[in-house]
Amino acid sequence: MEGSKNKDWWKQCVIYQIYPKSFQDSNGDGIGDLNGIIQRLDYLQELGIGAIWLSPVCQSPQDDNGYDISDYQEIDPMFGSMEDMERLIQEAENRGIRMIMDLVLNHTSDEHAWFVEAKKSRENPYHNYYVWRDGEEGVLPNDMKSCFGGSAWEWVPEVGQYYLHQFSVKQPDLNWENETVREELYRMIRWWMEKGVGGFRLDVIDQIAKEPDRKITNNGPRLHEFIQELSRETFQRGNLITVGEAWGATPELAKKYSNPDGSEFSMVFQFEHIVLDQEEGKEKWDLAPLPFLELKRVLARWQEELYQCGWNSLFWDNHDLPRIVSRWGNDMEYRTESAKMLAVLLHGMQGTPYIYQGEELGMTNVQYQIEEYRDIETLNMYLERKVKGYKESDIMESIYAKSRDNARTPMQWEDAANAGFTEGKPWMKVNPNYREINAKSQVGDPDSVFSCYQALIQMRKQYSVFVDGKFQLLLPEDERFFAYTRENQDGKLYVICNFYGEPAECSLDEDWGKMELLYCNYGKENGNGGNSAIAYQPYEARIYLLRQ
Ligand code: TEU
Ligand code: CA
Repeated sequence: MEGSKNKDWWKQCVIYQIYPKSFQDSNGDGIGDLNGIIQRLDYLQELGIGAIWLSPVCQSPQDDNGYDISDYQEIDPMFGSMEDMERLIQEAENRGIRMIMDLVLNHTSDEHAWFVEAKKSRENPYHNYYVWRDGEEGVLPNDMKSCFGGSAWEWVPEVGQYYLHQFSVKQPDLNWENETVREELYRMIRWWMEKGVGGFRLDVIDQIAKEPDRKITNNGPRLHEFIQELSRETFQRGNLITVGEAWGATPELAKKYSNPDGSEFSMVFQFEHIVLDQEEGKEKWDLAPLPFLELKRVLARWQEELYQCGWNSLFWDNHDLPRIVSRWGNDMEYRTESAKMLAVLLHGMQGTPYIYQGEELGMTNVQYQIEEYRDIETLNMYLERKVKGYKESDIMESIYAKSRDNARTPMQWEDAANAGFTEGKPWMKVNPNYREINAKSQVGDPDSVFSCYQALIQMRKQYSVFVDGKFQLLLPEDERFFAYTRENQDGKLYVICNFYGEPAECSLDEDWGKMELLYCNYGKENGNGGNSAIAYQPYEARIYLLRQ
């Protein structure tokens, strides 16, 4: 397999995230499934990606779309069978694509056999697999809140105790202090490794070492001890890519998580740049503008701090976030241009880029009636704010801007019934704009968003400077341009993006005539060769290469 001898194969490749419920349905039940993914592997190969991060497909009551697992070693029948999974791993491998599984180790479903046992009695051998505190019914151990709203404690009369759930009541937290729990999890991970998976994405990994008595949720004192043990007992036995989800990561912590000695993970997802339009002390639903200079500062700092002593992941989108083109681009007049600009901006940086399904088509947010929403976080917020007396229209504005369901509408494959996603009734309504925005119309069109992503993936394979070039931010105080360079022994890249929807002149003074224009989202002839090197059109993005 391509690059399999290379220990750091994941530094060259681009990863594609699949949210299986919404990717491709193969049997008409309206829900995406594993066989559907297999049918679309050729599409992904054409895009050029090297690995797929697959959101959870294990057995689950689907309270949180699979992030509530009731059996780690079974595939949920809604997605197919274990044989389908094995076939998917094999079929992907045949196309040079590795499968990255989503590991949810912070909590299980309350329907997991461990929890069913655990809540029977305090003496049950599984009781201590979870986090319990004494109390009286109605008197909570403390005021910790669930990430999805309400208290983080739930009363179980049978044992006369509360259990901790940092997420929904159907997602009880596992007790990582218990060595037996850790060993069970490691055994399960090794079992998946034997199936030939290429890596793991670790859900909310910075929350495993909680200490509820001190109200510590993420970055608990034993966190890195647990992670190093986990890594030693599992990942280090294979040539895997691992990415931890860590909302609380700082560059300092990320250097630990992604230490090049391999003692923890390959990299983490950090969210500092993605929460910049959320004000201190406010909820994500309280809308605020993006502080552009801050975005540059934050992304630049991550680039600089991890250079040669850690590794970044690069992303705008995932299944928990609104669509980037709607969020920080323009999903109307300049949808194509701004989607490409955002892609260029991110893919020029150092780190492993992630593409979330549909991002490569410039898929957009949706505005539905509340009945069409499925996400537990969105629905909980809606009810909570209703009770608090918020105006309906304000609540809906927040949902349009930030609901996780923006990312979870079915993949738009073609201009046919249900966008070609299903022959049945889709579990969630398809974005009505599928007639204009779909894969079929974009593949093979050199001006499409898809072709832009394809080109970016190709350039990363072709020019080493995309992988290891040293980053430098240019024009840090410029209110319109996001510009930077990357430099190594082979050359120097200039990535220059007009971040807004008005034409603008770039004040960078370089000898553009000496450079090769590698990419321009308006077509190369409109860049240096055609128009002026300093005049940029709305959302124009260019990549120049100066060979050394
Ligand atoms: O997300 C972690 C997480 O912190 C998010 O729930 C976040 O608070 C929210 O999305 C912000 O809007 C992971 C998964 O990615 C998410 O889908 C799961 O719901 C969550 O863990 C629980 O497993
Ligand atoms: Ca199906």
